[in-house]
Amino acid sequence: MAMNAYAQRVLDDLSKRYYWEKEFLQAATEVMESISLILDREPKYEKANILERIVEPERIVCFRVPWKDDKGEFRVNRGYRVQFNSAIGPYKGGLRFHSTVTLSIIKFLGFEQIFKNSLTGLAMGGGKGGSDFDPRGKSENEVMVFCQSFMTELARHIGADTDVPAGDIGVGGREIGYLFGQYKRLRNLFEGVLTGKGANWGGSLIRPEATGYGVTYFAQEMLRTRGQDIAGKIVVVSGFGNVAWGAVQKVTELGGKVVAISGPDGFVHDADGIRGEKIEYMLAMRASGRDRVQDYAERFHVPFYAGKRPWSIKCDVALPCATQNEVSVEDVQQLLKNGCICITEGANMPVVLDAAKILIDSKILYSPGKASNAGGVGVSGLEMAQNSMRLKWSREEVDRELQKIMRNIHQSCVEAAEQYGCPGNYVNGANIAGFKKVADSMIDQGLV
Ligand code: NDP
Ligand code: 2IT
Repeated sequence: MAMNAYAQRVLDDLSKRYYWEKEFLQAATEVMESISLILDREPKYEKANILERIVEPERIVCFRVPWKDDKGEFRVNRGYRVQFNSAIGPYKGGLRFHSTVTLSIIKFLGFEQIFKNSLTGLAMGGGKGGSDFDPRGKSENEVMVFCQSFMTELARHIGADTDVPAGDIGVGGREIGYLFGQYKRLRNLFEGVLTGKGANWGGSLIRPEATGYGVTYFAQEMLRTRGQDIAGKIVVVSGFGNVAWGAVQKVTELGGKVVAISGPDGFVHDADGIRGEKIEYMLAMRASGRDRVQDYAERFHVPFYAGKRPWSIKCDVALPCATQNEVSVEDVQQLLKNGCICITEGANMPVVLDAAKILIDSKILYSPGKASNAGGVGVSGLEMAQNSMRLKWSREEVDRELQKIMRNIHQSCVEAAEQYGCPGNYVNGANIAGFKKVADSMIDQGLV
């Protein structure tokens, strides 16, 4: 697809200025290619230099996180919060604790979050944060002490109407609890400053399941455009964390069969399908902090493939739910060869750029994470609404709203793709629909 000259200029400039930020540039390239279609038709964005502005975060906070381990030794990690764009609401987005975290990773995630949050239809700007702290093998006490130190700095930059973090890789309910407790002590405020909170203290029902449920609802919508249904489909999922768990649950409930999950150590192939106590066991594996999916293979006597990704297993639907760039060109070729008809992203940017191009050209159903994994932040938005009203909705109410959000996002992608001459292209559809609302809001607000 031809890149618009203005988009190319901004991207070239960005690539020179931040040449080492590989992941951020990858995310920016995808968006620039998609929105080239709008820029060709609407000169107002170039006139207002919107692209130069939108690729620059409004604010970046980098800080030292000192903590003491169980042996009493001083340790230090790096902390980040990128407040990328507040055109349509307070900054909103997760925190990632993983050894691979760099500013480039946080900027790519924050950039994606701008368009994702816009697609949800809720009033949320884009932000992301995290640390290169590695939770693997850390004791309960070390995790708590780290979270407290991280929040000691972060607290001065966030607030219920300013910036509302949540979880991501390595940050789940336990970490949100320690972070919230420390925020409350420092600020003397009980407010909805984080989402993904415990159900007893302001958390929304369904938030833990929301991302995976949303991914499945989105896949269902995609399949329906071709007269198909998730029921009876063979599904391969990567990862075994929060998103993978929610997706396995919902796919199974809707009559699909999940035959593989994966971890950093390899993947398991469970031809009978992952259901019942096996889904419960995914939670136990995650909570153990061992980060081994091999444990599943040993417990349920199914084959384990060390050091391999699950994309060689024959399936109708693939749901990458682990991390960025986990699906290569070869993986995509293998999936297509095996007759896969639908790839719905649960992780953020799991498919490398060249592989995504192959998928788009192949005309199978393929959706980008910023559309199909938006159910997590969508229910975070519902948690913020409940906190503001000091109310709590039932599971059924939240689930109904989540389904509505996912249907609307699907519809927006389909319509935008049609309107700009690329029907069925969910990547272009998501980027165009997400971008327009934010860019128009920036124009309305003047010097922002
Ligand atoms: P979890 O921490 O619960 O699980 C992440 C899984 O991916 C783990 O199995 C983890 O193992 C593995 N993983 C992470 N990084 C790598 C890596 N570099 N190489 C290999 N495996 C890796 O995280 P989530 O389920 O919350 O997140 C999964 C994906 O979904 C991420 O891309 C996240 O950004 C995205 N997402 C999450 C949302 C949420 O609400 N939680 C919402 C929308 C998207 P290990 O830790 O050992 O590497
Ligand atoms: O990538 C994401 O959308 C998330 N990790 C969830 C963010 C949130 O604020 O709920």
